[in-house]
Amino acid sequence: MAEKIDKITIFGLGHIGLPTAALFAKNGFNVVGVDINQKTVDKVNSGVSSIMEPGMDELVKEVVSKGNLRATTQSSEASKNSNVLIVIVPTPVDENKCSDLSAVISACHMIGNDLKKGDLVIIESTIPPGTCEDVVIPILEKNGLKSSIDFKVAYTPERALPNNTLFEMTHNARVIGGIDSESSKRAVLLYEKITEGKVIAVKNLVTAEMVKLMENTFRDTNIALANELAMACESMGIDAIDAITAANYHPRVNIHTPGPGVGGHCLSIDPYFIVEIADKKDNPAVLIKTARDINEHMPYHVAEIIKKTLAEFNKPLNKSTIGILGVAYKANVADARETPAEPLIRALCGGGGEVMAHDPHVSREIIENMGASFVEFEKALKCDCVVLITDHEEYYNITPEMIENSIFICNRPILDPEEFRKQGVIFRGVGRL
Ligand code: SAJ
Repeated sequence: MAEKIDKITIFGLGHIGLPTAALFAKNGFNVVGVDINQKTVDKVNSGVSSIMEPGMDELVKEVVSKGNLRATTQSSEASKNSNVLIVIVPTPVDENKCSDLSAVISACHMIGNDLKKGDLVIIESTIPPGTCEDVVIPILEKNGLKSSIDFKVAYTPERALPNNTLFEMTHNARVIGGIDSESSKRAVLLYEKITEGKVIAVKNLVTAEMVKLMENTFRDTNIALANELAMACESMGIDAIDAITAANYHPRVNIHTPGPGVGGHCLSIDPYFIVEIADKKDNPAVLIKTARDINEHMPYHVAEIIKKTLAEFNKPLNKSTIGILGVAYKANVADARETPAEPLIRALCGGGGEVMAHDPHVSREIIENMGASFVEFEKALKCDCVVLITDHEEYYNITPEMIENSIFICNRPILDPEEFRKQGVIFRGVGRL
C-alpha cells in the first residue's frame, strides 16, 4: 500500500515559516501557507519569496510552479484539507519584557475551529516554557476534542541562522518534544523528511520549549560577559580584543565578541521568556536578567565613548556630525529589528548631535525612522566622528586616509587599530584603549 502523504498547513509565512513551507513542498508534501498579510500571500502565489534569504527566490519559484505550495489568508479551507498544522508566528515581548502570545493564540483558535480526529498540531514559534500545556492545548480542545486521544501535539523550535537559513534548516540537529510518544514519533518522521541533521526527541513539550531558550540565552549571556570584560578592560588600559583572543586559545574557553549590543529577533528577546516564567515560579533568573541589562546598556556605553572622545578634542556633541556605519543588527543582513544602532542614534540625537547613517543593506525609510539622515558611505566618512556599528563586508576595506576628521569609534574587531593610529587617527570603541 502506498504511504499516505501528509497534507500540511503552515500558519505564518515569515523568516522561518516560508522556508519551512518551501522545504516541505520541495520534498513532495502538499503545503498551504496561511498568512494575515495579503501582500505576502500574493507574492508567494506569484512564485516570489517574500523574505530576503539566500536561495529562497529560486526555491519558492520552483515549488509554487510545481503546485506543491500555495498561500492563502483563509485558514479554514486550508485546515480542513490538512492533517498536519504547524504554527510559526512571531512572539515578541511587550513593553514590560513579557511575552506577547497574541499571534500564537490567534493561530491556535483558527486551528481549533476546524480540528479533526487524527490531526497533528506542531508549534515552532519560540514560547515561554509551559506555553503548549497551559495556553495552546486548552485552546485546541475548545470544541471538545481531547489532546493525545483525538489529536496529537508536538513542539519543535527552529534554530537556523538568518542569512544561512536553508542550509541550517536542512543540516542542523532538530529537537522535538511531544505531548505523548506517538506525537513526537509522528513529528520526528515528518522533520526527518526535510533535514539531514539528527532529529532528537526529548522527554516532553516543556523540555523542547526550554532547549530553544537555553541556546539563545547561552549566547546572550556569553556576549554580556564579553561586554562586561571589555568595559573593565577599557578602564584598565587593556585592549579587550587582544586579551579575549589570547584567552580563547585555552581549549575550554570560548568568550564571545564584545560589541555595541545584541540585536535581532532572537537573542535580545528569548532570554526574557525564561526570566518571565522564573519570576512567576518565584525563582528569579538573576544572571540571565543581568546579562540582558548589560547588553541593552551597550549602545549607551558607545554614546559615552563618542561624547568623551569628541569633548577631548573640544568638539561638543551638539556641534558635531556623527557618521554611523551600519544599522543592521548584524553583518551582511538587511534586518534592523532590535538593532543597537537605534538606541545609539536616538541617544546621540537627544544630545544634540547631527547623525547621518549609511548601510549597504538597510533602506532609507528604516534609517530615517530611527532619527538619522540616510547618507552615502563617502559622506558618513566626512563626519566629525565616524562610528562603525555593523561589521558588513563592505567596511573591511576602510583605511586611515578615508576617516576625514581622524576620529573613528570602531565597535567590531574587523580593523587593526595600530594601522589607523600610525596615521594619526584616534581609534577607539568597545573594548579598545
Ligand atoms: N553578537 C555579538 N557578539 C558575538 C556574537 C553576536 O555582539 O560574539 C551580536 C550580533 O552582532 C547580533 C546579535 O548578537 O546583534 C545576535 O546575532 P547572532 O548571530 O548571535 O544570532 P541571531 O539572532 O541572528 O540568531 C540566533 C541563533 N542562535 C544561536 O546561535 C544560539 C540562531 O541559530 C537561532 O535560530 C536564532 O537566534 C533564532 O531564531 O532564535
